[in-house]
Order: sequence, then structure tokens, then C-alpha cells
Amino acid sequence: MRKRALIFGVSGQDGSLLAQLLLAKGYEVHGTSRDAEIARFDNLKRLGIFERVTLHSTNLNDFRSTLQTLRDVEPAEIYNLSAQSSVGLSFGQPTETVNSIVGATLNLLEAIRFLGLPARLANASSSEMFGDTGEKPADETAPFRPRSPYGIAKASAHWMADTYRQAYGIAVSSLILFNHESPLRNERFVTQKIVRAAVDIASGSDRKLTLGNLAIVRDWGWAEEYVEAMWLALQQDKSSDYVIATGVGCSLERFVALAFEGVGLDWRRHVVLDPALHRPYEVDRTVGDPGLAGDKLTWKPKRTVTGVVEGLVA
Ligand code: GDR
Repeated sequence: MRKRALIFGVSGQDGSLLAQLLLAKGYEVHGTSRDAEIARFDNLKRLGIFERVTLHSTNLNDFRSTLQTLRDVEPAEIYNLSAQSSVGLSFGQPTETVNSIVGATLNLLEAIRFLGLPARLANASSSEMFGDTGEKPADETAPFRPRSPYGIAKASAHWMADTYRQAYGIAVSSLILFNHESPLRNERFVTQKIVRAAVDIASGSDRKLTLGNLAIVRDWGWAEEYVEAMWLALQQDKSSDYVIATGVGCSLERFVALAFEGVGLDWRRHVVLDPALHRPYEVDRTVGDPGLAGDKLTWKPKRTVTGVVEGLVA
């Protein structure tokens, strides 16, 4: 029998890449979106797998619809990837962000518990829970000092998952994902904004690229590899939490320089800085230590930031 997986948030970057991975592994893949009848599923179409995923209209903030979908699908593996995922937007829409992350995760955990579903669950946690990691890359034991409504919500959902694992034996593993990129992202995220501008300008456009804080440091990896870590986590008999990162920090200024170099341009001639794009409270530096994932999951990052830039430009 084919193994059945259910991906909450299948239309996003990670959901689509994970669907692709699971289909290649022979899974029967089900995915949800709030309104599957009107959602466009551009990413699934772009990957050429739209017809192969069974879609369900499900709102994780609605307990009944969550319960119904879990009961209908009876998945062996569940992936919790549906939520508002922009840190910047979370300052403007804090309540929606918190509800879409905390309320949704709690509903999912409760529904699994209520049904007594013997499924394994992967929960998408975030490096934003750590806030600033300082010079020492964060591992699973690093303290949480989030600096945004998004980071606070992710920390809450993370502890909720941990508590349901301890209290009720739910087989949930949280993946503490550092920044991970692919061409499937939209320009709300800075890597895509930069690379699209660089490519446009190299193709003859005279537009400028407007950016905020270039001094920040991030640990940028390749999203396809990160969804594989999610799958690997669910193949373990024991549930656990894992930092998924490259261990390599890079400033945004360096990222911009690499992207423009990739298309043969000097970034200084094309970038305009706008303080209005600074966040009210910024995470200056965040780098992760994926040592545990290396030991337990045999997961190792293949692309660090230079490979990420190359992949996006290509
Ligand atoms: P991030 O990603 O907040 O790290 O969250 P994002 O790409 O939005 O920002 C990265 C950094 O770049 C700075 N920045 C800008 N950001 C945007 N979006 N637009 C700009 O013009 C700009 N100029 C400078 C930001 O201030 C920030 O420091 C991502 C998301 O994928 C989350 O869902 C995920 O949990 C974390 O990564 C790990």
C-alpha cells in the first residue's frame, strides 16, 4: 500500500516542494488550502504536479474542518506548513499572524489527539524563535528571545508541540528552519526581490532596487534540501526537534553583491536604501548549527549561500 501524507499549506514554497519529494518517493499526497476551489496552486503547476495531489479545502483555524480532513484522509504523515510566513507582515498583522500559527497548530494537535490518529507530525518551527543568535550558531538548546509577533507565535506553537508530545504521546517533531529559498517564493521575501531585480536590470530594465537594512546576517539555505529534512525527521522512531540550517552566516549586503555579480553587474549602481523598510525590531544576526540533524538524520546542507544565489539567478 502507498503511504499517505497530508500537507497543510501545500500551495506555499515548502508545501509544493515537499509534495514533489513525497510523490517521487511513491506517496499518495494530499494537500490543503483554505479554499481549494479558488486557490491557484501556481507552485504545484510550475512543478508539474498539480494533477497528482488530492486537494482539500481546510482551514486549520476551524476545528471542524481540520477534524474532517484528518478523518477523511487518515494520513500516516502530516506536515504543518500552513501559516502566515512573513516576519515583516507580522508587525502589521500581529493578530492574524498569531492566530494562523498558534491557534492553527493547537487545533491540529487537538484534532490528532481527539481522533487518536497514529500519525507522525512534522511542525515547521523557525529560527525567528531564537531572535538574535549572536556569534555562536544556535542549536536546539539555544534560548528563545523572539523579536517579532511571528517569532513569538512560532515559539508558542513550538512549545505547544513539545507539550503535546510529552503529555499525550503525539509523535510530533519540530524542524527549526532557518531561511531557506527557492524560485517558488514571492518578492515579499528579500532574496527573491533582489534576484528578480538583478535579472531585470541585466535584461535592460532601468529600474532601481529599494532595500532596507543591509547589515543583517542570515543563514540562507536551499528549500528543496529543507523539505527533505522534514521527511527524514518523520522516518525516525523517536520524535525530536532539529535545527535545519547551513551554519554559514552572510550579510544582506554580501547577498546583494553576489546576486548582482551573478548577472555581471555592480550592485552599488542599482540599489537605493530606504529606512522605511527597516523593521520596528530587527534580528541582526541569525545562524544555526545543524549538528544534531547531521548525526541523527544524516542530513547535511549541500548548498550554502553562494549555491543559493547561483540557484536563484539560474
Ligand atoms: P525573514 O526573511 O524575515 O528572515 O524570514 P525576509 O526575506 O523577509 O527578510 C530577511 C532580512 O532582510 C531584511 N531586509 C528586507 N526584507 C524584505 N522582505 N524586504 C526588503 O526590502 C528588505 N530589506 C532588508 C529584513 O529586515 C530581514 O532582516 C524568513 C521567512 O521565510 C520566515 O517564514 C522564516 O521563518 C524565516 O525566514 C527563518
